[in-house]
Amino acid sequence: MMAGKKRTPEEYSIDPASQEMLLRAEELGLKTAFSRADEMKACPIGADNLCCKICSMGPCRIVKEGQTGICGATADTIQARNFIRMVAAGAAAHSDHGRDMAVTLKEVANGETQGYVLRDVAKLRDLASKYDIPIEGRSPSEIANDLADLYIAQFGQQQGVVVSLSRAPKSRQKVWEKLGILPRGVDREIVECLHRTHIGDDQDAEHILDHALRTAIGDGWGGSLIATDVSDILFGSPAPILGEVNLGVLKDDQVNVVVHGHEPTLSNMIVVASQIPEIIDYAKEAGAKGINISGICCTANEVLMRQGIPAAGNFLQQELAIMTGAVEAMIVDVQCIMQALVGIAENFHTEVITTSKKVKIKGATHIEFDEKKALDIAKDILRRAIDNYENRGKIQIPDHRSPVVPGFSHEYINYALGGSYRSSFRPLNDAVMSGRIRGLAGIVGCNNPRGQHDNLHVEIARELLKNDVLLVETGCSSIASAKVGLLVGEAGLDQVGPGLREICEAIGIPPVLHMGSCVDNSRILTVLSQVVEEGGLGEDISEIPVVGLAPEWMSEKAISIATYVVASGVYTIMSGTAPVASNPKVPDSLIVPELLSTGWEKKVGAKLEFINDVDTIVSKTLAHIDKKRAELGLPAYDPEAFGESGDSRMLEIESLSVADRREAIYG
Ligand code: SF4
Ligand code: MSK
Repeated sequence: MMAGKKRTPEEYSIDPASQEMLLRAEELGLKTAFSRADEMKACPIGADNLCCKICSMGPCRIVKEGQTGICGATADTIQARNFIRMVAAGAAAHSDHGRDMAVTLKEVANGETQGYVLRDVAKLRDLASKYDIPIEGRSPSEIANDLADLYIAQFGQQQGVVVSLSRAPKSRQKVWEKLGILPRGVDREIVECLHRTHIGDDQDAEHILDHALRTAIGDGWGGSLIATDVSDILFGSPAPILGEVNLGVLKDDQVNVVVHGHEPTLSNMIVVASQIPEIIDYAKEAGAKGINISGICCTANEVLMRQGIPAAGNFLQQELAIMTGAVEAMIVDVQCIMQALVGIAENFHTEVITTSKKVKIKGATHIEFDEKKALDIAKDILRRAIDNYENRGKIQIPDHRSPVVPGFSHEYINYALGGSYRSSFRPLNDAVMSGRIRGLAGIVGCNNPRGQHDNLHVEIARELLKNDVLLVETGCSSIASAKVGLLVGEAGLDQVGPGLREICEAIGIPPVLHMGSCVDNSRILTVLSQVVEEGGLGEDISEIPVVGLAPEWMSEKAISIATYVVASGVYTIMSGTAPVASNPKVPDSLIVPELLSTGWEKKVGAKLEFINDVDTIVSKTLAHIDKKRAELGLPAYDPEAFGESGDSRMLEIESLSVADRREAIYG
């Protein structure tokens, strides 16, 4: 942590576009999350999560051996309570998003919305049949109505098991059942987190953390999965599409509208409205060449992977986008929106517009979104942005943008591997079994200004690719990798190991597969389920050579994600500030980190660890993958064994003279 020392733009970020804007911030005397992180010394007790303020006898700080809170709470109880409250908040954020999507599905099915359609009817029918909802002879609206009812019921359900858990491998469901951590209803488990952590309730760290697992499973296999399912039904299941990322996607001669947050409902309608001739003409009348929509954070991922709308950046670039002076409106919905945006925008002409019923920011314009008038509201917001174009002052748009091919839903991966009529994960499983692919890793999560922006995401990705590990990425991590060119086929392939390169060339995929937004980590769970179902890589997710990583996490959602990924059987490494840290002066603070690692490994077959050093992260990831390979009886990874077949060999041969080609082919 760098608090107290003023860093240079190069120390703040590895991204040249961000460095340029951070330099501009200094010239203009403006603060950013980066400079505020320099000035804000983190409270060391809070950083270790050894502070409790859940009742007014406290706050209580535990700083030495034998000390307890006024109620007698020990350090491990306090840490476990703080941890589960993060899980509850993260699960609530994802799942409330899922609930809103399910309610929108119901409204669309009943014809109560404006501008939305059921775009992926095949997925709707497929999902409905998974839950025994009749599909034959019924209209898409009838089926969607039933599916929406079923999904809405999962949030408030009191008894039984959240229905979408049936999509986890049977072996995993049995692990959860045996431990008594099958979530009954998504909301019920979140509420119980708060009840258990009220003064005078659950005061056994292990017992508290068992419920953290249960709550997080309700997020990953419940709320988040529902959010992803419904988004695909309403806006289409993603398939590869060409896009661009970084601040250079902003246009100097167009009205720039940036959508930021997480929900796809308004942002998709903004995209639709921006293509209506009447709106384009309105922009031209204002002297602009057109309207340029781009995104930040996961709203960016939602419209990037479905419509190829460019992403202006990830979490730490939200303030920097406004500092270009070229953004007429930043439209935000929910999650990861910095309050500082309004203060930054006051120095430019940008209007920050909040749109969610749940989110207002002091000083921002609030235009409440309503699905029933979605298109009208989207058009009004765009007209407002266009009217603001004439107020633009000096602009500076960094000339940095990179191509990206996002949109690897598990449905598309299935199709890419086997084609329409024999879609299957067989080729992927075979590639791992043969050792061409050493293993799999998911790199996900945020940026954190306490560290160097994008650095850990990119460094870890590069090291794992060199070692033939196929990567899937979501959220701000995927935007970080896209900025350095790892999310396009050919451009990324010179940086990957020989076996992985062969697979990418043969199938035509990049070595890093973009799987969407934060809630779309549920797509990774679905991929892992399919890998198990396909056979050859174990009977359960915990047997697959796979690791989860969140190198620059900052949000409570990331803690919930990490917890459900571990609960699903995947060894997970987070970096940066650990939410529960061992303090040598407080021996009880060793207990919770131990419960999260070896404790959870015994219970669910995977551990959660917090590691900061890149070399250690990479070596532990590879060691885990190799250990799982050995346990499955697969051949040990050998990079020398591959790389002499496929397109790379053909390209080499094509570069030879005719005589040498003959020699190379026939010997
Ligand atoms: Fe202190 Fe106990 Fe109250 Fe927490 S619950 S603030 S440890 S007295
Ligand atoms: S947006 S939760 S900063 S990934 Fe999903 Fe990025 Fe993390 Fe927000």
